[in-house]
Amino acid sequence: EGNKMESRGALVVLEGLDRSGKSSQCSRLVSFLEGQGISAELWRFPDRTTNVGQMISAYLSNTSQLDDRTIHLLFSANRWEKRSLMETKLKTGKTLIVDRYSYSGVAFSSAKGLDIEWCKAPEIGLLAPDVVVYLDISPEKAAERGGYGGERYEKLEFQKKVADCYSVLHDVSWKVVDGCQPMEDVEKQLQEVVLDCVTECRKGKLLATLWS
Ligand code: FDM
Ligand code: MG
Repeated sequence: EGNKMESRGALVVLEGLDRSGKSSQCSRLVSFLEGQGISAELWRFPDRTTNVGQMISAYLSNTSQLDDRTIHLLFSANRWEKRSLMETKLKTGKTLIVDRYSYSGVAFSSAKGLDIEWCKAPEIGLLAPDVVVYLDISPEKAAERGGYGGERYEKLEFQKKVADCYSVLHDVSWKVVDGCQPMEDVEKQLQEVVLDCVTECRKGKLLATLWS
């Protein structure tokens, strides 16, 4: 029998440009939380393991071509197909550290010129993060970091547009962490933000939905 009063986990989202350090920081964060006795899991979007995720992956590696709105909706569908599992995990006390979420969805698609409200619409009703951390790095600095992997969006000119779109989406609730600091400093700041967030959720902060 599970304890019905068990507190929920936190939904933590890391956003940022390609090469901003999100993925390494996400895994470090999960290890840190587990070390603190906080049950946590690493998630990422796109989740390339599902059928939808495989279509996305083929698009990103340029082995398939898709219309801009079509791929936008696939990215969104990839979050919808994980929504109920996400909710179950959170309600059973798992903290989820998520590498990209709806903000990537909106920033990358609106960077192509799609209307921002149109981009947000399919995200409405997904679980809202308890905190969004933006790893801030200039597109130029990111590009200097050992180069991109060669996927569709990994080009300086496009990343500049994405940065502009992120700054439009950005609201006061976001925690902005300077991604150019030494890794250990970024790590420390993230730990603080996330521990505070986990505490709030344990105290009963309600799970909300997008777009809020
Ligand atoms: N991306 C990611 C989108 O365009 N929309 C989305 O909804 C998400 C989650 O996919 F360029 C883009 C961002 C990035 C690419 O992401 C693959 P990873 O983090 O490199 O796997
Ligand atoms: Mg990438």
